[in-house]
Parts: sequence; C-alpha cells; structure tokens
Amino acid sequence: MKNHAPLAPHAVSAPPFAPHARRGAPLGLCWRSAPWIALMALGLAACSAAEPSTGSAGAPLTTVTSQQSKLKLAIYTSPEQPPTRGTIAVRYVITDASGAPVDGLTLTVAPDMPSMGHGTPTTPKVAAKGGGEYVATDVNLFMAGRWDLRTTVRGAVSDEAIVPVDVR
Ligand SMILES: [Cu+2]
Repeated sequence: MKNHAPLAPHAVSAPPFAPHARRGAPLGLCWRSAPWIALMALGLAACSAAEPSTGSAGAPLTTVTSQQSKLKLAIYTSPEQPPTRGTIAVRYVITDASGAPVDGLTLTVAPDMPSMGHGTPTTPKVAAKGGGEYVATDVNLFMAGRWDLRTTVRGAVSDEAIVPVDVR
C-alpha cells in the first residue's frame, strides 16, 4: 500500500489518468499488431486440436465462484499468465453448478485496484466465444499489485463475481 505512495497522485481524479491513457496508446497499437494476432492464431489452432472449452493455456490463473454461487468462473490471462502490468486479455470460462458451460450471458468487467481506490482509464470490452467462453480485452492493469476484476453477469443467469488478479 505505502509503496504505492509515489504513484498515488494519478489515483485521485480523472485528469491524472491522462498520462496513463497516453502511455496506453502505444500498448494498444502493439496489442493489435501482428505478434498478438499470431499468438491468437496459435491459440486457436491449439484449441481446435485439443480441448476447446479449457483451451491451451493449461490450468487457470484462478477459479472463482460467483457471489450467489450460481456460476463458476475459470480465469485465464494473456499474453502472460500470471500477467505483467499493461493491457491484457482475460478469458472467462463460465460453468453452472452442474459444470455445464453457460452461453448467452452479458458480462461487464470493471477493474479496480482496491488498495488505491482507482480503476482503469479504459473500459474492457467483452466478446462471447461460445462454449462458455468470454474474452475481455482492453483490460489495462497499468500498475503492479492486486487488482479486482469486478464482474457482473446478466442474462439467463444473473450474478456477480470479484476476480482477484495479481499483476507483477
Ligand atoms: Cu494503483
């Protein structure tokens, strides 16, 4: 907490986010560039060859039960797991109490750094991939430390979950 102090000013209000947004722009460009697309293609290839619902990432970073225990959320990060600071993608594999994947949900993901009381300069976008998979992109975890991905699920099942992610 205290070791965040030198960086604290950016947490205070909206304008201080501007430097992050500026710094985030080149990251955003990298994010959309060829290496990432190549990585994604590799991932897709590996997925279709093996286990489509658990993917090629192996064990999840963490698995969270939603607050009302309606859903289980297995969490994977890319390009690294566990993640280093910067803009990442977070993949959710969502199953119900019986272990069946749940599609057709609407997810909103709001990253929060609880020790400092701030969020992120950008709002993550979430795309449904089928098979209970949902991928949040533009997740800008711009500082090392503990983040909570405050995740709201709406649709056939409505629930909330807080997904802890430790960023190196
Ligand atoms: Cu912070």
